[in-house]
Amino acid sequence: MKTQVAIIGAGPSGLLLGQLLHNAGIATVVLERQTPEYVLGRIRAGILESGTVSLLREAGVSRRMDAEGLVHHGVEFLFDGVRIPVPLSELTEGKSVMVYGQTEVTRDLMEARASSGATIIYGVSNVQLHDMKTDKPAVTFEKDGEACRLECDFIAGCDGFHGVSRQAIPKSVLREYESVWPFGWLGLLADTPPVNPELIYAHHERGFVLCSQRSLTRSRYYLQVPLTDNVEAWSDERFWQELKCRLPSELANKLVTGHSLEKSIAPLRSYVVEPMQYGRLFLVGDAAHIVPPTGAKGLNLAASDVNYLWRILCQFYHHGREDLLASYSSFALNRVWKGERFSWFMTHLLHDFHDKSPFDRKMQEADRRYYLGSRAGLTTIAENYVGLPYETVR
Ligand code: RFL
Ligand code: PHB
Repeated sequence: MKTQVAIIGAGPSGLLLGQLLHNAGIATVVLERQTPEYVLGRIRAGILESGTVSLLREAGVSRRMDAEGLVHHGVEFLFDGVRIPVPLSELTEGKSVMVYGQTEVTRDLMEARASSGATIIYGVSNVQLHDMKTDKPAVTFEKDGEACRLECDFIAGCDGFHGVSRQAIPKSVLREYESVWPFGWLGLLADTPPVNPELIYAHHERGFVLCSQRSLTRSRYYLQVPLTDNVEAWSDERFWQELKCRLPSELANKLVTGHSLEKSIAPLRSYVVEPMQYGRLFLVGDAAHIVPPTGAKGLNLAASDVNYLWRILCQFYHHGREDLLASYSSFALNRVWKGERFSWFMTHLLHDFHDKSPFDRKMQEADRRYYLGSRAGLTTIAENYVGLPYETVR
């Protein structure tokens, strides 16, 4: 089998890159380990930056997002019972975010891929990468017990944090930066109306709370929990009780509870690998970096990587710009580190750290008063939340 770009992984990175390249007349084959149902069963991101929204429109997969997604012009913070609105659009010259779940983005991309007729192979195993340092790399894999070989010009490693692409790069070439956070997020999805029209990021002495949503009738809530907790110990009833306890009474009284559609605990991690390329292999999205979800940046950074790689590959195929290939990692990392910084900052600002020294606690409080008490502080939060601009590839 032969193609131009072999894409490993059919998460949002792999599918979006595949769609943009296909539209540009560049041939791709997508290889995915799981079934489509499994991929769609993972409940993850909910917030799209304005740049991600534009990229999905550019890929021609925005019809349902534009019809059903909710444009949010603000978010709220809540500290010690005091609600602080952050008017995103007012502080960022009209920018906003879109509430539209990763599951829906993925579904739209899968449908677009299916109707384009471009190849996508689910249920592959034993994926191995070869000859990345040559201009004829290849991927081998098994499908239904049969050994297959895919020859290509480039490999895009879009296979998430636990994928094989990053592992295929010699350790001596990579620098890894990591920080593991001492708590997790317990998430619950329910068909109940959201407690508030805007998202609420709340700090409470019992731990952080996020009141998010997927639509006007579907809510997504998160509680900070110790890493030692396990999800079986959290009945729906216990979850709702703890959530009410961490919200001020005006919100707790309005909260509509219901049967959970999904409930899971996610550990929080900050991670970046440098460089994000090795010969003709490019790492994209979670394969190269992880952020704690507090800044809503994971999926958006994946889209930002796709934006750069897609443009660079178009320049290569359409205009013979071989020189740009080497610049992918620096374009991507420049924005990745800013996203890491914002996610780290938001995580520090909002969570309860049992092991913080009295001095560090005072610093956390001073940060909150400064950032949420001045227009300059709120503007910094707003411009990062809606998404920093992409650099021009030229
Ligand atoms: P994915 O989504 O992990 O997809 C990788 C795909 O590769 C496949 N794969 C392989 N395929 C073939 N061969 C192999 N050897 C393979 N190994 C793996 C996998 O099966 C999978 O289908 O990575 P991608 O595409 O880079 O996308 C990244 C995003 O999924 C991730 O960053 C976000 O979900 C993070 N995230 C959030 N991001 C946001 O921008 N906004 C949010 O509000 C937000 N909330 C969240 C989040 C992540 C969360 N969790 C559970 C980690 C909330 C949570 C709770
Ligand atoms: C979500 O709705 O899943 C969500 C929203 C905002 C975040 C993280 C997760 O910061």
